[in-house]
Amino acid sequence: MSRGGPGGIVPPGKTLPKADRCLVMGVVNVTPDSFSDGGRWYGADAAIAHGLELLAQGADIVDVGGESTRPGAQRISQDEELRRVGPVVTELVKAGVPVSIDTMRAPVAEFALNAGVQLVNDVSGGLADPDMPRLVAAAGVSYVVVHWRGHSREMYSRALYTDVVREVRDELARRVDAVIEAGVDPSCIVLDPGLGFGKRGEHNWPLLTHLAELAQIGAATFPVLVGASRKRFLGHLLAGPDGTPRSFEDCDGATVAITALAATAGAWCVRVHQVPLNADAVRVAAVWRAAAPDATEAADPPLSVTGRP
Ligand code: PMM
Repeated sequence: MSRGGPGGIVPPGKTLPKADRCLVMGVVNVTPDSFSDGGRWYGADAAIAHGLELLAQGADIVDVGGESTRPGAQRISQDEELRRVGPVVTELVKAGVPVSIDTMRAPVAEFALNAGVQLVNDVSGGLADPDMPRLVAAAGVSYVVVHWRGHSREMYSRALYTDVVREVRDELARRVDAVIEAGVDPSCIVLDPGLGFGKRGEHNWPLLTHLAELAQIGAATFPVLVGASRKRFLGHLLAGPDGTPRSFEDCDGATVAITALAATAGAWCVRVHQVPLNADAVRVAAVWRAAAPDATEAADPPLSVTGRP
């Protein structure tokens, strides 16, 4: 895959940190019940300290979320979501941390944008709250558009695919059209296959091995973000002899392996819970890409993301 693969190394939007490698997004879930780390950073002080720690460990962006999207989760109120993320976002931005807000709600994103976040990470790709794309367009920040087929309580019933790569790409293409129609600058769009969102384990692997195809929509190649960290399909892959899935924390090695593979394939960013080893992996991938047989191609001028035809 050339540098014009999923994301290449071109930061979209105006304000994201630039790097000549795949970026690392560290996760701060300010929730009592997230899938992978629920409860650990629930209090504002613990969450702020963790965000600062992730930055110090090498995260390029810190992603703050207040609503768990684990399978079967019930939604929380908007007030509760704001109560959880508000102080964390405000303090991390004040401390100079590049922050993204992980939310499906436009009012929560609006609060965070006013506080100074640099990216909106919407796991519903603008479907859960129709005001989101217009809000992001007006702010002019980067927008992670995730493939999504419905809220957590119903997402597995919608995990039906004949050709998962084609269907996810086609559905992302429709979201790209919709958010551009709402005014989002194409250069601000980041695509995400939404691993685990309305997908079973067997659906996630072909998505991971076809990142370049997912990035290519019409004539444009978009940056791709990969969120595999500690997800259930890794626990199942690494299950013990009796079939018991590995615990989330014990999936960090598998996460690092995916980071290395995805970054080598040209992913723009990986979203991870444990930063240090993933930060090492993206550096390995960067030199690997540079030394690869198609490295002259990789030395081409950065890809500029253009709009759809
Ligand atoms: N996964 C989760 C939450 N937010 N955002 C993006 N862009 N991509 C993802 O795959 C993603 C996300 C769920 O993971 P967690 O609650 O265990 O952190």
